[in-house]
Amino acid sequence: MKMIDLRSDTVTKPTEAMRQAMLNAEVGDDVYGEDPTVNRLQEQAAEMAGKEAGLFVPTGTQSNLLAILSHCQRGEEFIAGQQAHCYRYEGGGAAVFGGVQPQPIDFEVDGRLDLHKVAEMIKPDDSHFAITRLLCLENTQSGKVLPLDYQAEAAVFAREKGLKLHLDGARVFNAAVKQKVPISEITRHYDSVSFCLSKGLGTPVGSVLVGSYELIERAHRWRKMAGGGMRQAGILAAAGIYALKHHVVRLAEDHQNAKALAEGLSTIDGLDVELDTVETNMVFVTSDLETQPQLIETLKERGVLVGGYGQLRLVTHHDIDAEDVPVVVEAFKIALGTLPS
Ligand code: TLP
Repeated sequence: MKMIDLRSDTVTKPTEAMRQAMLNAEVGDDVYGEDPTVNRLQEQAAEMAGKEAGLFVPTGTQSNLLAILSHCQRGEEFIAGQQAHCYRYEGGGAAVFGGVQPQPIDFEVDGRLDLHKVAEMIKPDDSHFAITRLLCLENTQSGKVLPLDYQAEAAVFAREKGLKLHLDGARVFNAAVKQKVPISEITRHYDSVSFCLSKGLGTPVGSVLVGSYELIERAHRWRKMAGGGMRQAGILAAAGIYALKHHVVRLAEDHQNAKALAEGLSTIDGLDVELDTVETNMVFVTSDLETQPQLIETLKERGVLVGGYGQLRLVTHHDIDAEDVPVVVEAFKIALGTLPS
């Protein structure tokens, strides 16, 4: 049975063409800075983002960690969303590795951080407090795209307040495709941006952190300390170069499939679908919490994998076709029909 895996866009398998690119990659020892393919990916990523330099890292988690550690010193803090990946889902890495404290605040429903609320959280210059150094935004945030003018405003705000601005742009290409702009239109507002190759772009591994030479030099040092100095990593970077060329424009298909999926599911009794928030490749669905484990299990038996924390999250990606959408909707109908009412 073909499994339709909607748990995340991280579940994609490399295509034959991507595997060929990996197979043929020219490699060297990247700890010596001698891997030509890694160097090419880093240069290309920096150029696309309009930044001075880039750093290839194994994961988005490590990329965010290196950014926070490179911007902040021990005893300083970063402000981020309560549900931000870099705060909630990264094991408190910045505190563990760097003595950097997070200050979370709630995201607005559209994925922004209200800058008035951020301002209230910036600590006074007083020895009681950690020094607020960094503001982290996320784009896309749960599939929602941050408006360009908001990001411009956040950049001005950060400068005025003496904060650095980091973007967890794990899915920034989804945002750029949705807004029909090059990613530089988004990334130009930030001091550093982390983006993932292993999500919608479909590579098996990898993220890139981009920023100034100085920042990337610091991040490079932290990467080594965190055990992220890889050797013939060009094999992996080649997948990234391939993805940047071939897998960006097609993200629009994932967005269309997510919309169609949300519309299909919204017709089913017993499901509450957040239709308005489906801007890119994520659909959030609320079902009865008590029967949710059974729903997930029955869907799995019918070849549909979904996940989530309380709310179900369905993510479209390279390995999901338009034809899969009605199959998923039908599976939900049948699965819900089997649940006790
Ligand atoms: N997110 C994963 C899970 O960890 C939740 C997913 O399936 O969505 N930033 C954002 C916004 C992310 O969503 C993720 C991964 C990361 C960073 C971390 O990337 P990795 O998994 O490469 O460490």
